[in-house]
Amino acid sequence: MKLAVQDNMVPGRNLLEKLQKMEDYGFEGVEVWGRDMPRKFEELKSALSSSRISFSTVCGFTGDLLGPDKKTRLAAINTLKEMLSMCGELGGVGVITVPTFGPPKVPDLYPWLPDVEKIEKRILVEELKILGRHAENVGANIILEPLNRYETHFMRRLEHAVEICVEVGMDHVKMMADFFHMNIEEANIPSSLEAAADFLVHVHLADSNRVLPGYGHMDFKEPFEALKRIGYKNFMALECRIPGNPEVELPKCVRYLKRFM
Ligand code: LER
Ligand code: MN
Repeated sequence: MKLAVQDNMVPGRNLLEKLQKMEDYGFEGVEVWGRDMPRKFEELKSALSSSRISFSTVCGFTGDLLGPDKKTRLAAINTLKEMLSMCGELGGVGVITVPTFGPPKVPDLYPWLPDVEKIEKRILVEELKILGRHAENVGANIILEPLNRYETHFMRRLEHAVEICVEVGMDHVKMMADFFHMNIEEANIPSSLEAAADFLVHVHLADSNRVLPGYGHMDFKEPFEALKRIGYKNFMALECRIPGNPEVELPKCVRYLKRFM
């Protein structure tokens, strides 16, 4: 397992400076928000070429795959394809996607199918088949991210993402685990991680209060033991608030996490 961090958490006047700081603090990878990718792509490519930091992942906010109409859903598919191409070119693991935020937007077709989540799941599986082919062509994964009940009604536990990955059955359709959301939704975090082993390609790290690991009541020891048991080798990216000076707090957090790695 390797540590990564989102670029906007790290100080620096440009991406090259940020990557240099990441390396100094002990990180090995960088994650960038999807909405920043088009603007940052060229600078990122050039900065990565002269750095030991690798590109990890593109994070979320890439449209609504379960939006109310074809136009919205096609826009999300096309944005994700663009992100996958950029990610592939940078040698990254993949593009994280939250299928939808908030309540359902597709209509409930009761009484034909009373459960709107069944309709959403069917739509998503078909979309992921399209995205999975593109992902394979560009050599990056499409990565499903389960959130928590306060952010979405759909896919809130790792087992839900596993079900979708199994149903799609494509090599480049994978999933991730975010410690903040798992802390709210999972009954047993180590067991959930182990059960998702076949599809797990990324992790987001935060403490229980979404502050840097070490500032809440999250247990990192047992989940990290589970990750070791399943042979998890990919990135774990920090996605959280920094309480104070990043120059001090980020290297301190790396030292804290390395104790469990
Ligand atoms: C949102 O809470 C989150 O965890 C992000 O990673 C969304 O992609
Ligand atoms: Mn996350």
